[in-house]
Amino acid sequence: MRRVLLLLAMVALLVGVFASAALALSFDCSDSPCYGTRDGNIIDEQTGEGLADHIFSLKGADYIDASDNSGDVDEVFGNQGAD
Ligand SMILES: [Ca+2]
Ligand SMILES: [Ca+2]
Repeated sequence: MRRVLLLLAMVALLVGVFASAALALSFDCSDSPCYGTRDGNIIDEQTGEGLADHIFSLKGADYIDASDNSGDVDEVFGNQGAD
């Protein structure tokens, strides 16, 4: 019985981990301003030289990369979370 409970606890933990990972979006901005979701996101700036990006990642621990293009000035707002 104890092993079954331990197994069920492990399954519940893994489901929680994978469910939260599935909610995280990874995308390139297609316009400016560009918004993330309430969950952790991986956001890249728009493709193209000289495009000023205004990226608002919102809640969650986000990774934002606005260094792909040179010659532009981007603004990045991490909001809440360990960004
Ligand atoms: Ca840019
Ligand atoms: Ca954030």
